[in-house]
Amino acid sequence: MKRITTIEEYHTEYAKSVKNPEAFWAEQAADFTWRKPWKEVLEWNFEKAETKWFVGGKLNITENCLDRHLANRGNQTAILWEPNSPLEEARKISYSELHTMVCRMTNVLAQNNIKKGDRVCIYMPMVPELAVTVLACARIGAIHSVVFAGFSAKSLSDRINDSECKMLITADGGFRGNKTTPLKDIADEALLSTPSIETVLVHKRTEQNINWTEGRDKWLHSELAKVDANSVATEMDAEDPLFILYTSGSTGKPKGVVHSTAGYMVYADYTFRNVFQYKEGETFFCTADVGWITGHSYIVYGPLLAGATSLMFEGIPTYPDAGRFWEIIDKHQVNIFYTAPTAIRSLEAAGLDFVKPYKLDSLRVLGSVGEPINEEAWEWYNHNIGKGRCPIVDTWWQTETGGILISPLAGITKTKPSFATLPLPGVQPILVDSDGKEIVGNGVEGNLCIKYPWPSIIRTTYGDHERCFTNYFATYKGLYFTGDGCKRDEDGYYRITGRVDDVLNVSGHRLGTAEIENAIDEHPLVIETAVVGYPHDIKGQGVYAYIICSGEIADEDKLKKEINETVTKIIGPIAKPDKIQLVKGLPKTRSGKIMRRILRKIAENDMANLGDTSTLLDPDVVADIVKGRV
Ligand code: 7RM
Repeated sequence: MKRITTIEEYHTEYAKSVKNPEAFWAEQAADFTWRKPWKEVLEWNFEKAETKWFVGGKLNITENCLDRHLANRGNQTAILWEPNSPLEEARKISYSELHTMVCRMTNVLAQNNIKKGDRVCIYMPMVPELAVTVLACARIGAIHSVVFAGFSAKSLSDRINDSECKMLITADGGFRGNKTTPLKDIADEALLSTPSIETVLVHKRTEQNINWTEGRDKWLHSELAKVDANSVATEMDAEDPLFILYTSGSTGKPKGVVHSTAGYMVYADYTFRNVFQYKEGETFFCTADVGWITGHSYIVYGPLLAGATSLMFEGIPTYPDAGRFWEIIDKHQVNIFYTAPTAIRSLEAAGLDFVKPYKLDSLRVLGSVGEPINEEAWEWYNHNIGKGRCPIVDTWWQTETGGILISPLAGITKTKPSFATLPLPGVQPILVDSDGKEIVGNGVEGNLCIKYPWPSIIRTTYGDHERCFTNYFATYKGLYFTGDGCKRDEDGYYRITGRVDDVLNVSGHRLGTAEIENAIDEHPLVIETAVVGYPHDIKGQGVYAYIICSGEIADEDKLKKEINETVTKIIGPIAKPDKIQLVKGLPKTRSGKIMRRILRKIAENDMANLGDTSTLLDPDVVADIVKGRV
């Protein structure tokens, strides 16, 4: 498959993609294995939140990730797995071995009554079997819903119940740094309130003691031993759902973002090859977890569709020390490295002594994703990791977009620190003001929308299409609204400035303020709470919680500890407040709305810009809060 190789070619391809999107994407889709060709490239109506790509086409994405590669690269490593402990041996799984593993796993699913369209929840550590179960679901036509293994029992059961999953695939436990996570214990707690689950498959990883529910729980290795290695992939419609992935929004519970088969496939492959300028035989290392969209698109699907070697790392960047990423890069001769600004900042803080022992000379391209990358981190990454010779691709995208939308093409697009630069072919960004009026020209700032569908755009929010419409297509009529603010500079380059809604980005993890508030409210002493974000050196954003409690609090530290425990229990440790301030009142308008703008300014320590507080019900609370700032 061809990819763009010069900036001139980028501009012509971009122009083609805008002038005739259907012809453009039909060309990109042509080289895949299709069981039946599509009849219509695109049908869409943003006013109904409806998009269909490659209508009438039939395929199975795993035939494109696996079977298609067997003839040419059966013996090439597909998944290169690096364990949590550097003392344990790495695993190299070739395309032909991965094919066999996925086929067996597919047969296990079939034997356990999983059929096309069923939902399967996956709650696993970063082991190859996680990728294998994801692909096995896709092969049989079941809709996978991967839940990040750092989420709590409550988050897991909510997600299982929202999409009525029939099966849960988990592990006894997971290794992360010097800790083990008791995944099966957490799952057992979740399973107390998940009536739809019939079967639980358990992968053995840590060999810790676990409880067992006869009839429901089955060891994955015993199930795999019972089946053979032949499996014919289920024929799927282009628009059949491929997966659900829950993500936080500005209101209440996380929503199940649904992606469908063909459009997602074409776009994951196209963006992987073009953005990173992947060259045959290279090793690609994305440090995300498969529990997030970045892992779905750029550990599993994108690299495998392109026939690359995808490095999957079980552990964390700081174990056994802060040189682990760099050690892995040298050990496995990684060519393309893709990580998050928060990781870059924390490894920068650890100091250069952890970088110096490594050559890093296999690296050709560096990537960044998940949050805005500040100039300082960009320069550090460029200088100390890329040694000034590796282009950095700052890739902007979202769970809902399925793949990268705005990004440089490595080595082709001239980069600028902290700019995602230009839209990829097929992507038509527009900036609008708060009334939805387009902001034209350069040197401007506004809310980022996309005015035309790309193949991997969100199809629906599971079980509630209205919510998909309201969230993404109702704010500005006829446009997909990203929730991000954005600048377009004099060169037409895009710089994402961050969320303009009540969504926080903490260490690259998306969290809704309402979601955290609901969790804090569960503490028996809490009457009311308001959560905002504030700039944090390492995390990008930190969580600042203002809390009103009932009665006099004798031991504030104890209370704060309990609140952290409550949030950890309800959402997971990633959502724990960094700062908790007990307050007597919250700044509210006469209609009872909390004025978050003021709370954000106080959390940022920007007292000069508190703005107009005269419309508040009780202006005095502001002075009290400023005084008690933590
Ligand atoms: C891929 C992913 C999406 C939100 C998005 C932005 C922020 C992501 C960048 C970025 C600035 C970037 N999906 N974001 N990438 N901001 N520059 N390169 O992260 O659904 O979890 O989050 O993340 O605010 O809306 S996500």
